[in-house]
Amino acid sequence: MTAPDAGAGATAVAQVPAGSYVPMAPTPGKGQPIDGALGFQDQYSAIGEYGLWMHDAILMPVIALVSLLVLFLMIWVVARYRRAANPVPSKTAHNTTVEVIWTLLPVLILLGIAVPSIDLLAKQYETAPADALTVKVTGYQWYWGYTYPDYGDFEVISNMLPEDEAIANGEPAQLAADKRMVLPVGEPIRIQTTGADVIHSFAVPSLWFKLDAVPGRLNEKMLFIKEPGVYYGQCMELCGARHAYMPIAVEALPRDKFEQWVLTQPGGTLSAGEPAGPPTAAGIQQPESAIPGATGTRFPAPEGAAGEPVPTI
Ligand SMILES: [Cu+2]
Repeated sequence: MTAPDAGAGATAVAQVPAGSYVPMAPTPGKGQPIDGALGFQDQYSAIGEYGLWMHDAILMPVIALVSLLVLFLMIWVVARYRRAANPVPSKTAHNTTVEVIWTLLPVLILLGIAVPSIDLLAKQYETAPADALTVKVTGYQWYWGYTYPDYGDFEVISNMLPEDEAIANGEPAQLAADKRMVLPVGEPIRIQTTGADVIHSFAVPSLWFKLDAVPGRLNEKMLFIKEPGVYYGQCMELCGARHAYMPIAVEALPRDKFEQWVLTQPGGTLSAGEPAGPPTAAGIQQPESAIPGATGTRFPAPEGAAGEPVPTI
């Protein structure tokens, strides 16, 4: 009776070998800022490519042409109509043709910008399909929690990796995390954000993704990652003393590798139909967190910040 029944414990879960996850090495220059670079990071989502096109092909040329036109007109007026060159100034007060042109031209330019702009805006509000994977992101002072309600409701607590460890790993300093947010590629993902204490903002520039994490609210936005890789981001809402030290590291993997990673997580399961239990309410967060895995003391608080009350909104 004491021997475990090997047959009863075997489920479909056992088909995928558990514990086979090895963190992916980041590709230099992909999903992270580049020293001395100008402009946006390369984009790895369709909406990001669209947004980047809007910036590079529409906005920048229009801004450059309008600026050059105005500069040319100013230089021309200063040179041509200075007192020495134009001793008897014209007393013209109205010119219907010129007035029609300088009214219509800006209207047409604005309409030309508005059409792709509104389309881009609308596409960024598209919601994920009902069966999409859901990942809930919770911003804490000062680290992130990633909950996977579809796969056992486990939460990954993600802290910044100390600089020397990040560099030793070949990762960008102050962007690397001890635990990554692992996601599948090539499928829509429903990202939900909330804040446990103050407002944070979950943002990954190379995925064209930014969504505020507000206490008491659940924000939602669709994410679609086109190819595997490691994509870095940061909290983008000033959230307190260590706001700069809560980086985001997203690791995008093919579906089968993502599922293998799920099985390496405590509480992670692929079996469907298992009630995940009531949704976990985001707890009131203290500065030195009691959440397992949180390393509140790894990065000492700045001078004078220790013992200060948690800012509330
Ligand atoms: Cu924050």
